[in-house]
Amino acid sequence: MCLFCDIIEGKIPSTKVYENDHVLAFADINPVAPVHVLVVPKKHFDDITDMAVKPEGDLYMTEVMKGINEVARIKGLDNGFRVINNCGEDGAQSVKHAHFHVIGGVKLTEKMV
Ligand code: DGP
Repeated sequence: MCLFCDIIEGKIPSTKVYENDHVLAFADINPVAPVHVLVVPKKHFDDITDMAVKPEGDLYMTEVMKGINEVARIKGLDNGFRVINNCGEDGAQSVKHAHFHVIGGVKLTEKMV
């Protein structure tokens, strides 16, 4: 049972932003900025460390990067945006399906690094 697998399979509704054979991008249910989209690989990986070691991880990571670019184009984030990946317990990852937050639509000021 995985929440994002259920969203990918359409069992749980989401607001789709972009989709291809390898990735789905949908609006975060709890946005922190005017644009807050999650880009997820359609194949289940627990997190990015899982993507790093599984055979198809390279392919899906590349597709995620292209998906992020598509989201930025679709949402008109011509002036920039931020991508966040929370990984594991210390990274405060709450959904155990690798995902990338694309955040923008406003000048972001708070930086952790
Ligand atoms: P993270 O903390 O990095 O694991 O982010 C998980 C994100 O997933 C969080 O920003 C809220 C979002 N989220 C959780 N449940 C749902 C859901 O059912 N639908 C959508 N669209 N987003 C969800």
